[in-house]
Amino acid sequence: MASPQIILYTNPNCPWAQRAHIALKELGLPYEEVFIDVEKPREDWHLAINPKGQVPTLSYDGTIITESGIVAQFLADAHPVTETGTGTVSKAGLLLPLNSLDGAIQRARIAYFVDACVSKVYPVLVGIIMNGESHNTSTERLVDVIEKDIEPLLALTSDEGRERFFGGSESLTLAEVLVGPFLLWIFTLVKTEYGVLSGDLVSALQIRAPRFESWGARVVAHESVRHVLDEEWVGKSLKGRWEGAVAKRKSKVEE
Ligand SMILES: N[C@@H](CCC(=O)N[C@@H](CS)C(=O)NCC(=O)O)C(=O)O
Repeated sequence: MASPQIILYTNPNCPWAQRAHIALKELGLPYEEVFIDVEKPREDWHLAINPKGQVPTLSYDGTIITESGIVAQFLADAHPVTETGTGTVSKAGLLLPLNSLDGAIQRARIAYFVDACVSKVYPVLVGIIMNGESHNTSTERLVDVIEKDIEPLLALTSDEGRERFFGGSESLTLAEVLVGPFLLWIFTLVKTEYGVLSGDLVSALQIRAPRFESWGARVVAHESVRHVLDEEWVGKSLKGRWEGAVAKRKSKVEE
């Protein structure tokens, strides 16, 4: 297959857009990047390809695909793992072969996992930042939700001492592509220079959600995920929002 012409309309600091960047890097697909300033009104040409005016928007040989989860799934579907006659994987891919029952089960598990992360953990994380929650409260809330809703789903990420990705995969799956940007938030915000989340979060996770902690650390260290992180931008901008909310809470209490 000739290399497709791929254009990604993006803002690299947007976690949803980062999903597309991670998928493209992991699949080894070259692409052109068009920067969209989401703080400014969208231009007509952008609204014509994506009426929501959002990033990411993907143009794949001229076909427009929007919504980050759909963009990443599309890229994985369009570039599946292919096996050689000897059963070895011949090129990068994010899913098991499309037509196998194992592949279908793996995709269902990934979809369930990503939904749990986005519907249970993400709102807690955003709430902590937007409401300026204290370290004690935020550690408790995050560890509670991760221990209850995510940890049980990561049973196969470590296998006889071998460290794996979702479902026991040796390489990144769509689960890591779709959740990676939010893991980068967590593992950046615990750093002392940002301090939005308590440094104790990591040790609490090691005790109550050890699979999540070691899997998350492995994911954020992976080149395909890590390359999207402008740590200073993410750390400083989320810290600024959190500190603003902390100050607002304090002034309300003092009133
Ligand atoms: N559900 C969308 C969310 C994308 C999104 O919210 N992108 C933000 C930037 S992080 C955006 O484009 N905001 C501009 C706007 O909504 O006008 C997806 O997953 O692609």
